[in-house]
Amino acid sequence: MSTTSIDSLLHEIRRFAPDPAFSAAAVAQPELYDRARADRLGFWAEQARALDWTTPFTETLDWSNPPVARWFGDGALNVAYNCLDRHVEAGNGDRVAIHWEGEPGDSRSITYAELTREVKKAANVLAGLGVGQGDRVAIYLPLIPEAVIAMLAVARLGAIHSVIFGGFSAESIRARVEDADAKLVITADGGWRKGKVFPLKHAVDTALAAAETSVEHVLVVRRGENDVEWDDARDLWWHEQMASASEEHEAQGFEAENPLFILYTSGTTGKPKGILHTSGGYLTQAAYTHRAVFDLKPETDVYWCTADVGWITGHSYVVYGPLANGATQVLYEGTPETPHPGRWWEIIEKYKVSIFYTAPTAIRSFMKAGREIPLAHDLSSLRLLGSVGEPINPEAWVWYREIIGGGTTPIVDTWWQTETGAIMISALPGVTTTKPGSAQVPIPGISVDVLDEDGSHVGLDSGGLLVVTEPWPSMLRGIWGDPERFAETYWSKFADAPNGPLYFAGDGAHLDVDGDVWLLGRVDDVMNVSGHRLSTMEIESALVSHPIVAEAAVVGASDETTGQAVVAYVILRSKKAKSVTAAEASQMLRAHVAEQIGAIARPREVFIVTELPKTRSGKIMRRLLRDIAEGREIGDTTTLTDTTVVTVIRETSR
Ligand code: 6R9
Repeated sequence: MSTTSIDSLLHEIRRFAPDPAFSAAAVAQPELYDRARADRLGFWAEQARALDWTTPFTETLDWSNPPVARWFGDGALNVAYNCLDRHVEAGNGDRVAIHWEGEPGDSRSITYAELTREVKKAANVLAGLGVGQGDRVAIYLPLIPEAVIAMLAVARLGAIHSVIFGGFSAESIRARVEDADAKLVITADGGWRKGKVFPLKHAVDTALAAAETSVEHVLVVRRGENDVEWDDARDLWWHEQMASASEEHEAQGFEAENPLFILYTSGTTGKPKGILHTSGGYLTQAAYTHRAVFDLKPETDVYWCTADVGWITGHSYVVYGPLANGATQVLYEGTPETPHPGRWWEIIEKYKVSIFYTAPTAIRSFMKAGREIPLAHDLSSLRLLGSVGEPINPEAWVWYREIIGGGTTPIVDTWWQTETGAIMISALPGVTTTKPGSAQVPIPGISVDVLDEDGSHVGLDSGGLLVVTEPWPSMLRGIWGDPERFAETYWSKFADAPNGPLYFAGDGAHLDVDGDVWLLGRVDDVMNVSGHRLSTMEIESALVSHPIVAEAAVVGASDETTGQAVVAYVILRSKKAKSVTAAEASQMLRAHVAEQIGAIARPREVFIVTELPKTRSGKIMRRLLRDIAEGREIGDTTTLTDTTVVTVIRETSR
């Protein structure tokens, strides 16, 4: 975020006090903070006991060997049972779990009893294909009910899912399937997006042809009805397997620390990190935050989180949190503007959605399209709005509340990460007086701080680095296959704190005079484009993998709609690039990145330059390139080898 926007953010003075009627009926009451403060571990143990355990735990936390944490370590549970069977056994089998809306307009409502049956069948199918505890299953699906069913079936068997976002490329699938050594891939022929079917199985075929892996089978859901190639020895249709599967499946308990999933996320190097989450602690915090932060009343609310299950938000707040709580939710396959720009608002009206959770990038694009589009729909069912993925600018916050929330709904701005597994910093609706643009306070049970580089608390009205000071139940348990990188990335910066190492989140933050937290964006080489994390290194590697590229530097430049946008500066190899113009090269390279990583990584601009600004020690000065990309006066260039480079680049990128 640029300095000017930080300044305007921190001058935001509007305040929104909770409505007394909302407060009186709210799930979260102010005493929660006192209870958690008085006995933090006791508080979390109490939250964990809201789940069903096959073996009750006696130990809450073992932090004797940091950064390895064990939560509820001697307990056992089945995650899928907690999300399904127990609601049916409690007499809520007829409650709708998922109102699914396909992009072309088809829809399905699935009750908890039906979802439980489908997951039991799918678990039998997977077990029949040899999937058991600890095996990795890659899932590459559109946002259809089978995505949820597949994840829960894997969880039911104590196996580990690795969901790969359906927008990722064959190359990304290959890297993830190889890294996790997946045994099975679950995909679809295709899915619907922007009025068209996009192929999925084809990408899996390409990925597996190039991969050195142990994938034995590919299970294919029929959705797009597009043509697919078929390998008789390897490929199986989901519907055929499900047709003959038994509906009986008894859920077995697995230890609380049994791995539940791996989810890859961008870090500061080219190679995505496989973030590992386990069962008991993860489910505890996902379920607790989903209840308390969203004020969930499962009997009456209709909840909708617009995230894809390919991201952590989809894991924790589409699958595990809501289903553990027996919520009724909406799941929508497609894009917000298909077939018309009011599609989301039409869905809210149709299902009478009461709790809505989305990202600032979406809100900003709706602001741009105009208020008349949402205002043409009846949105009066909404009573709570949430935001996640990046800092929300105060103007977007206020627009969200006024136009979508009818000027009355509380807004929860929730800060968390793939690594934290669940919400960490957020207002509690009905309790907190909210400030547009600030995520504000750690939720009860969580302790954070803002430190300077030396590890000292920055004090009020100052900025620094955000840390989490105590272990939390849904914390990541590692990076798949790379314990050193885990320790180094998150726990080495403030390793010598008195009560064990502090978790370094990679975000800059400011504490205001009341001690509320304002998130200021990443402090590392990670960009945030439409709420999705991309690493500059990862895109640079993709660029230099193209034969015409000699060198590349990528920066995240601020963008009105997507928060940040990818801007690349590329030096071409003069021989190989002889016959292409700069404009052609730029087009080719944008397409190349999309093909290597996925469309979300496609640079907004690729500038062809002859040199890159470097320090005397040879480091590319990305800060300067960001200044140029954002049209700002350039800052300090004293460490630059050749100061004319900047002028030349500025001329070429005009
Ligand atoms: C859940 C999710 C994590 C990064 C995080 C931060 C940014 C997320 C935010 C926010 C300001 C919020 N971020 N929520 N920044 N306010 N409410 O997005 O996970 O994809 O891992 O991204 O997103 O920079 O470090 P993930």
